[in-house]
Amino acid sequence: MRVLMVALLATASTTALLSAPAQAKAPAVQITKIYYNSPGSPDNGANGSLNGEYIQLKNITKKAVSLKGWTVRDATKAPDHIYTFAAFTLKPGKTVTLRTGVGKDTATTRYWGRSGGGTFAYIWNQASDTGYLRNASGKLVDSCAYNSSRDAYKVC
Ligand SMILES: [Ca+2]
Ligand SMILES: [Ca+2]
Repeated sequence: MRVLMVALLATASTTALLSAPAQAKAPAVQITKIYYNSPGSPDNGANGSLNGEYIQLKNITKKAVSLKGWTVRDATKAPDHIYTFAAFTLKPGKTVTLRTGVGKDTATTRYWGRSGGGTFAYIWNQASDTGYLRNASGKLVDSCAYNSSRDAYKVC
């Protein structure tokens, strides 16, 4: 019995050692916040309200990262719920805010460009949803899930 316990413990610690590097390597660009309950009620789908919800991505490294071809999406399996970055560079330590509605892209704010669907134009559900960030190869870089209608936003 004692031999078996030792063997089990050894296996457990080997597994921990092997999986440690993957856990330690934080993604270069992270989802830092999802503001999912736009200010005001009810949420009427107007452009100002759509732009009141957003997701933020931060480059936590000391190197610029090109987000060209990177995608952001929610848990909905709908093609129009995928945002794809055009040519865009996120500078070291900087954050980009991706707002749901229509607007003029800047160095710090991008716009999904959604409109016209009333409440269906929103991306981020009021109570629970998940944001996914993938690189240009389609590899999952980061995700952030929330499950609370008490708060208006989630700090990831
Ligand atoms: Ca609201
Ligand atoms: Ca959603």
